[in-house]
Amino acid sequence: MSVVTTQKHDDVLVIIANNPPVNALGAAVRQGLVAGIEQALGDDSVKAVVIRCDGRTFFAGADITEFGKPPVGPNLGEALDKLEASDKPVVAAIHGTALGGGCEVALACHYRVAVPSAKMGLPEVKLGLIPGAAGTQRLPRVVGVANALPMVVKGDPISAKKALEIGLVDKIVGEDSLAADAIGFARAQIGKPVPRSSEGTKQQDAVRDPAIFDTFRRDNARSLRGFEAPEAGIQAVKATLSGTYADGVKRERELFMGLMGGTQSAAMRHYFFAERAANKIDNVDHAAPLIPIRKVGVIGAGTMGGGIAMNFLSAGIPVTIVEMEEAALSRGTGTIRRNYETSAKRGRMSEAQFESAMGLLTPSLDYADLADCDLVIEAVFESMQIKKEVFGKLDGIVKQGAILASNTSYLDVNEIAAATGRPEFVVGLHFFSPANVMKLLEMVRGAKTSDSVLLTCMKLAKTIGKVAVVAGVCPGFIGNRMLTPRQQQAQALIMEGANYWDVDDVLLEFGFPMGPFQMGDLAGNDVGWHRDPSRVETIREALCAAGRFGQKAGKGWYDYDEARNRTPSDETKAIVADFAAKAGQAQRSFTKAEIRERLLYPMVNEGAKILAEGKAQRASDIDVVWINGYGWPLYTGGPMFWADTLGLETVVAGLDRYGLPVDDSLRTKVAAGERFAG
Ligand code: 3H9
Repeated sequence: MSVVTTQKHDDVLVIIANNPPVNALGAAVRQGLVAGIEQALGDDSVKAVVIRCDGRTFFAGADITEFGKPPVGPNLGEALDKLEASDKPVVAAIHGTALGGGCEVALACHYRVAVPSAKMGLPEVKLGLIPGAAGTQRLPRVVGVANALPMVVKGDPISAKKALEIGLVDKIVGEDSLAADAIGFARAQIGKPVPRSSEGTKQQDAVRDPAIFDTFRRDNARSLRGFEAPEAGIQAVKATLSGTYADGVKRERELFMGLMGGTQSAAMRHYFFAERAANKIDNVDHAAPLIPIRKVGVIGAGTMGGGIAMNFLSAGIPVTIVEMEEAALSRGTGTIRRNYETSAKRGRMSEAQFESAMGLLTPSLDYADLADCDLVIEAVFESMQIKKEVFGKLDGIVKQGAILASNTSYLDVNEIAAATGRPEFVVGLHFFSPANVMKLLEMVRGAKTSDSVLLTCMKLAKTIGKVAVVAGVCPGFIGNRMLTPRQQQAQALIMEGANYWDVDDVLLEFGFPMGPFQMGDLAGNDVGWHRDPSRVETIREALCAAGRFGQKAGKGWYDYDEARNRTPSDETKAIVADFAAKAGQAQRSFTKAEIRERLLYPMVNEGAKILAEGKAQRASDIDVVWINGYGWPLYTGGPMFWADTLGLETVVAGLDRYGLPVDDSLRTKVAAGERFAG
């Protein structure tokens, strides 16, 4: 069946797309749209047109799988120009998500009606692109630069209500009567001059406020750091002010094509599919029944346990949180309340949502209260002995059929599972701190973890807004296992004479939010310290002995001013130099390139080992872990994709040059001319 069909309702022609799953605007759809509009124009009995989609959504954008392949006509821009040029009114009937090219279709229509639940947006920037079918030119002309800038440059969708407020939508129609209401709306426009978005003048708001672009850049500098597409988006929107519409479209095209050919967009498109691939679990029976999760238990009300609990509370799932002592319990629940209060104050949740989330929380000092939970997550001290005790206890208390999960970041989940009589119900759910914010969830698949448990946890991850990645049992799983060689290199580099602030700056310049020494200062160098200033065996212990605990003490690796700006410290330099001298370590200077390679190439090597051992399902899963859990810059696509872009032979040559280990699997790949991405 054709992906685009038409239906005639008296004098209104309805063009209907049906291209599951998301009505992406592939070549056949574009051809169908043009054919539909030509049919309408060639038929005198047709007086108005409606464009709508079957299935779960209005067009969710261009077909990303076509990018990078030879173009098949008509291109979307041409198709939309035909549509807009019609002198018969064309109405977009929107449900689901009108995104990217889909939003551009809607903009090229003369009118837009939407159901209340619909969303509209231009998320191209999240793929390292800008809209490429005149979205940057039509949108500001319809809603003004002030409203268009965030949509083009940040890419977050807006609700139908907001779209109505800013003039992107003309009418909100019935949630269940879109098709009929759109026809009625179209009929009411017959005979009126058609409004064309390309002829709109709302962008003139920026003439009255010329600082708008710089202000926007400044306000968003932090979140946009390192990305190329946002600046291109600003330039494209700016072009609505300096020439004709056609000039602006030409400028948009140049910018779009420049980005499309660049590495950032390739990396971000890789990530788009990587995130979706991570949802897929290999070697499971997809018919295995899901376990209904109606109530969750969390053991430990510290930072981690509290953060984990918030995920479920926010998703409307009741949580019982258990601590050993009253003081710790009330401290933990107090923190949860304060976190929610802050969210409410910042407008991220309503008072009612705040109350309802807190209403779902049951604090308890008694494990017995976990008996009827469907999932219990343990977030206690990272010690095998303690974890085994906890799981043994849970096994005797929690109902059969419930999932018992450990938030361990490092330990052997199989050994933990063996402390119970139901290892098939035991899984690792490794959240990242702060657990209510960080998107990553490492799902550790034990040797005996059942398919039902895995499929349930994957679904649950989506419910609580996490990106889950399956990892096999090995020390540190995927993320922390790859962090280890980086940390080792950071220490080795400073012992060999590299400046510790250069190590941090190299990672910062690469795109990480911070380097390892800044991280130490933020987390507190004294975490896990034995508290005996006379026992100094490591640089870190020397820092602690000198009271250099980190940011909270105003000094750590760095000295901090009132505003927490860091400056390298003479005292720290002396401590490092002293350790290097005692170890008889020869000193030399390092280039930034050398530091970068020494820090990052061993991570790629570890990633290759993880893959070869089958501890990650696919290379792209490793990218998803590092981007979501450790701030690896999205625009490089993650460590494995980045290594592909460099060329694996370059990575291996670098490791050899520095005398660092190279896994056989990596050498084999290089010999075969292979990449991680296949
Ligand atoms: C663009 O429009 C450029 C233009 O300016 C003009 C150029 C000239 N193409 O996310 P889901 C697949 S750029 C191809 O799991 P959900 C997806 O891979 C585009 N495939 O569902 C998955 O496949 P699989 C701008 C796509 O309900 C399946 O559909 N638009 C596309 O959680 C289901 O997806 C965007 O960036 C696509 N455009 O979320 C929107 N979209 O089942 C991108 C999805 O094999 N899409 N697939 O894994 C989304 O944000 C979400 O998919 C959406 C649905 C919110 C629509």
